[in-house]
Amino acid sequence: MFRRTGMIFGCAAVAALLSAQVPIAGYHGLRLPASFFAGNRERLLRQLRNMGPGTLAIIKSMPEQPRNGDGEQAFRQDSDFYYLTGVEEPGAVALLSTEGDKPYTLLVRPRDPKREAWNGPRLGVEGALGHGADQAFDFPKGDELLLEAIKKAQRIVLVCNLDREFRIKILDAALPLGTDNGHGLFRKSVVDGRHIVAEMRSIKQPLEIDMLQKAVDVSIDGHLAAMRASRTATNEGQVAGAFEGAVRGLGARYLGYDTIAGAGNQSCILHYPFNDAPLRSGELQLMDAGAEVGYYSADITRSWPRNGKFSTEQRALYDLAFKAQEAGIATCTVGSPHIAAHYAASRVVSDGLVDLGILKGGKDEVYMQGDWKRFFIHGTGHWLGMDVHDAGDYGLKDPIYRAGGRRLLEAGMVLTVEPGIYIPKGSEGVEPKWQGIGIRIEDDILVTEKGPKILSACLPRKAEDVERALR
Ligand SMILES: [Mn+2]
Repeated sequence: MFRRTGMIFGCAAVAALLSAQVPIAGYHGLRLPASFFAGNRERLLRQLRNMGPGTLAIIKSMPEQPRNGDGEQAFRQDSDFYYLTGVEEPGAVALLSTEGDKPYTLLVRPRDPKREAWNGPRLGVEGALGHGADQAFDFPKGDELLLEAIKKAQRIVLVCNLDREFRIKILDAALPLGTDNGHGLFRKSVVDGRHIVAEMRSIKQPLEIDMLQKAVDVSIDGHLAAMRASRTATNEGQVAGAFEGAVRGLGARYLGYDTIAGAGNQSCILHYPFNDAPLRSGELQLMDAGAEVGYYSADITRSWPRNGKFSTEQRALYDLAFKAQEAGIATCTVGSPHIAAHYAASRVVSDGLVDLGILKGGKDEVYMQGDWKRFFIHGTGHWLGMDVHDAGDYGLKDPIYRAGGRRLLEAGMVLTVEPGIYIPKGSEGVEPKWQGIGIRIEDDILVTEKGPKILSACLPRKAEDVERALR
């Protein structure tokens, strides 16, 4: 179906793919199987039972969000809700109860032929049962059932990320205002369940790793398309558009996040949102872009000379970022703390900037004083999965970096390693030849018992490979 993974053709063939015109079906509409969601529910249910009898988890779907006028944002399900249900509708509520013989209840919007004619089909009760629910109800009946379940429960585990109105409704029902009058009420506890789901999500199951690899593969094609388009592009929009068109065509209904395609000085803006500036010759192009396939997102950044050849300064900084990334990736082993990649990468960047004369002073001193933070203004990576900045605890704050990072890596975790060096125009005390260069190299790393596996390894990364891919 899909013409390539690294396994089939090998990474060396990637450059040849630049000119390949092979029709591909892609991954349109691909989803994880029902058994995956059922397994996640079962694991959560086990934890609920450990909390004691009368425990009820309430999981809320993503609410619809306005965009402008009477339009709405494209709907994308909440990741926690999707992970536990596989349901892609707004307005849905999932209940998991430790009591009774029907632990899983789905509450959904009622069918509405008139609305469905405009906005597409709704699940309704029947569809909800088809998603593995032991019982299902539509609203407003669902509301009665929800309040009844809250009344009966002793402990509510709430998984609600963004629906304030819903959260208030649940809290009001579980912890009602008023006085008790000695009826033994007011004994319920409400627990935030998001950390439980986050911990489940932080270790990827084989099916999830597969889907992530697909998102990465699609994104690699998108990056190659953007590199190719950039040779003749006259505006950043054409570079971003080439990526977005390619990944949409390969089955990414959504992007994992808004594409960042900054050229020249714009490459120094970490989350550059506009992608519409004219291009000038000799500039470096930075693109941070990832496709979402089957609810899993890639997160890849490349920085390349659109004319096919790094200038001396661009190459020096690129090689430094590459070396920092290599050092960071090497730390992604089982038992190593998350922050280790940042320690390793930042040390390489700091020392390298001294070697290039951009930072002045002794290497230890420059590093310990953090002078390098002026040009490397972010961390070196984050969890990756259903969310581009995926759920999962980073562990205790590191005393030196004051950032979370003491979490030890386990097999099945996926994270990015993405050092960057940014020297915007007007940087004081820096020779003009270095200015206007922003570089970030970002790859997606799976932690395995055998060491780090670079899921995005087939996208050219070494300076000479990048240049070759542009030819
Ligand atoms: Mn990232």
